[in-house]
Amino acid sequence: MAGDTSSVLAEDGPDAAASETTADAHAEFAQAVLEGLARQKRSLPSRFLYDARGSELFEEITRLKEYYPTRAETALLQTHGADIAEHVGEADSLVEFGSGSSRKTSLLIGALEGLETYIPIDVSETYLAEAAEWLAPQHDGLTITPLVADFTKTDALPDTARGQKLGYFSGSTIGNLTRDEAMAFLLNAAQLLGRDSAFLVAIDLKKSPDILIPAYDDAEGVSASFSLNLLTRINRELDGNFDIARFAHRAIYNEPEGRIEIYLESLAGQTVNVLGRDFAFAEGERIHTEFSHKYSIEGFQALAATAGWRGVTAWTDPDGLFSLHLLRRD
Ligand code: AVJ
Repeated sequence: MAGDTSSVLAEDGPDAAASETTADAHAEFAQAVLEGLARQKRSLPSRFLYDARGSELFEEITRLKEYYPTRAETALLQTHGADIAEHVGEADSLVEFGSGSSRKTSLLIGALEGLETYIPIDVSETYLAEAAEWLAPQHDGLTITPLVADFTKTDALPDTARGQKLGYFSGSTIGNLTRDEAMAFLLNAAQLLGRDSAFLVAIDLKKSPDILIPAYDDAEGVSASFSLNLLTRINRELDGNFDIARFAHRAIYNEPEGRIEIYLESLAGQTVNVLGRDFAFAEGERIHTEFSHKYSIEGFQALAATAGWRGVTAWTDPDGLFSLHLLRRD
């Protein structure tokens, strides 16, 4: 048998608080949407983009010619896997925050000799189940314990997380968080992973808007479909009546803040109803859906240092688009 895959929705143990029943998840989504739409500056949390369809669309984004991050990180793991493993040293348990499809992780797991346990954390149960099924046969003897949770709120690991821990935060997903949120996340991860742990964090680097904008607003419109799917999800799950044709995907680069900002813009004056409540939109009014922060190597290492993580090494691709940082907690 190729490793044990425990049940995706853990019913007990330290992770029970982090896992959610379907009813809880629905209530949380409803509350976040009603609150977010009622705000002066309307906004919806980006984690809700990843329902089954959203996860599928994101996979499609990763294959776009304009979207360089996934290819760059995969190449870094392929080229420097052995070097990364050497710098990591002993690692018994790998904890991945926002694991998604775990495709890149397989390369990291392959490079780490002696890894016993893999704990992928993701809000998407579909993603987790599929990822575990795909990974298990490739890594004989690896124990996989998926955790359905919001990785920013995870405060306990399942008891299969033994020994020396390595955290992995791939995809530059940390960019979804504001700098303050990123610092809080790094502090929490330091607590969760414990003393002597290491943390491999993927960071997208600052670069020209000529490269950045198309990565978030591609010619085929896959990025637009990914954003707009959030409105489709609200219509389906929260009895909404968004007219998808009357909203448009907008991606801008906020240079002073060093981040891509994504919005859904109302193309007309219109009133939308969600769970029995009306929300009036002016033409041109926007709903913020995502940030994607970009860092410099030094800028990220300084942020990590404020959360108690020492930068050991950073690897970058030849074009300087993307980076992988190995951090350590003493
Ligand atoms: C999954 C957060 C890394 O910010 O590049 C891609 C999400 N959104 N296109 C990113 C995303 C629109 C992506 N992360």
